[in-house]
Amino acid sequence: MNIYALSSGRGPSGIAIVRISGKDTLKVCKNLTKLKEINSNEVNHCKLYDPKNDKVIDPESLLLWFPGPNSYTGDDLAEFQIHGSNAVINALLKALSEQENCRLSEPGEFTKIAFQNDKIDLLKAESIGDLIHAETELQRAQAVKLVQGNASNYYNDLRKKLIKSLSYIEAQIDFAEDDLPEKILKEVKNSIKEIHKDIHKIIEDNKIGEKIRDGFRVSITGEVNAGKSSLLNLIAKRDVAIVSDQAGTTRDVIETYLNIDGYPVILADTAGIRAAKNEVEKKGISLALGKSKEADLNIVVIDNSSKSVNDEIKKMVNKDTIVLLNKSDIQDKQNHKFDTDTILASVKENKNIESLIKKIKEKLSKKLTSNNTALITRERHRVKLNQCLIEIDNFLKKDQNKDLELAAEDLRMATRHLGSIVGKVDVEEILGSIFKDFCIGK
Ligand SMILES: Nc1nc2c(ncn2[C@@H]2O[C@H](COP(=O)(O)OP(=O)(O)O)[C@@H](O)[C@H]2O)c(=O)[nH]1
Ligand SMILES: [Mg+2]
Repeated sequence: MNIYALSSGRGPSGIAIVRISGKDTLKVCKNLTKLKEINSNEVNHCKLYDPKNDKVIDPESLLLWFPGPNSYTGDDLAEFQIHGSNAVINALLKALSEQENCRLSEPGEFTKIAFQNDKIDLLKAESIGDLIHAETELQRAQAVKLVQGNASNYYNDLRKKLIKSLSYIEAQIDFAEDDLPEKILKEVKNSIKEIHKDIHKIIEDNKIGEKIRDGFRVSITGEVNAGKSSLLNLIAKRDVAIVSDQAGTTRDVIETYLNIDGYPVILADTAGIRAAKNEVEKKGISLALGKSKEADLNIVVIDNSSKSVNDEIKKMVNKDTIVLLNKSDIQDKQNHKFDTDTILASVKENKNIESLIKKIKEKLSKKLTSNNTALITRERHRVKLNQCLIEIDNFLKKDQNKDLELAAEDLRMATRHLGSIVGKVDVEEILGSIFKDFCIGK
């Protein structure tokens, strides 16, 4: 089967790109362009025809032809660059659908084939998806690192170390009369402990990679009528939440996804904290408290013109929060003091909100410091790493000489979990490593 798809966004645009991949690609290209010769890896100028009626679909197109295996998918692949109107796109897609053994691709299928053809590993396939979906600078930079293989190399190195240790143990099983020499056992254990430490470090990374991918959670909490919903609307530059001088207007948590100077942020507006007047508000307040607990950063909004601050709210302020003393247009002298970053501002007059944004970025950037080469970007990686650690723990708990076979199995499982992050699970490699490191025939 050959697959085809519009690879660029939907038109109208100056140019659209339609891709086709599979073993009949060249034949299909010849059918559609009437070219006798199609040169690989260079630009072929062509007209595109509908083979059904010989009418021209696009009089000026470009065709790029990449014979497998040196293509994105590893199979034969071609790209048509056509005029990007919906009508031209549709006419070409229709003509392709009428070619023998051609069907529309499924989402991500070109990349899936690339993975199946061993052109890329699973981490790279995932990160290509991330690069396509990157909305902010941080997300782009993270995806670029992954596409370039930083994390893959790191996991592959760890895995090789595991396989090496395993190969010593496997060899010992084959020559079962003796115990594993003390020196080798010590080496293996040390190496496994190192790996444990490395993986642990990756896991204990405050989920930075996932946060960059999914967004940092910033929660707006505080007093009723302090201007929380107004603040959300101002930062989001649109009316997301209802603003009213009626206290207790916001009950549900209202979230909006923002790009704050490269930082992906999910900003949440919540119900004001006070003694609830009814059941609905009570639920809203409980949701608000929940949000602020799970947030990476809390902005506590307080009306600077109010005389006192509710005790519940005082309790919410700590070193990790930013206090926004709002309504400086009414009271421009700081009325309340807190032991954390405090900004006096007016949401209504958009005064000093820039300082707040700067402070948000500063606080988030502090969370970003990490020395790890491999950042976990998906729950899938975290689950696999945790499973790997469990197996390593099992191994370390055993008397490796007494339970040699079981200890080997622990390491085999650990290797498998680690391998499944990059998408390779291969027993042959363990055998290969044995023969490489040991002189069996000695
Ligand atoms: N004077 C003044 N009024 C504000 C300011 N920000 C919000 N308000 C008003 O305060 C009231 C409550 O605002 P809202 O955003 O709904 O507060 P929330 O209950 O904290 O979500 C509304 O009437 C707003 O127009 C401000 O900076 N200055
Ligand atoms: Mg509100």
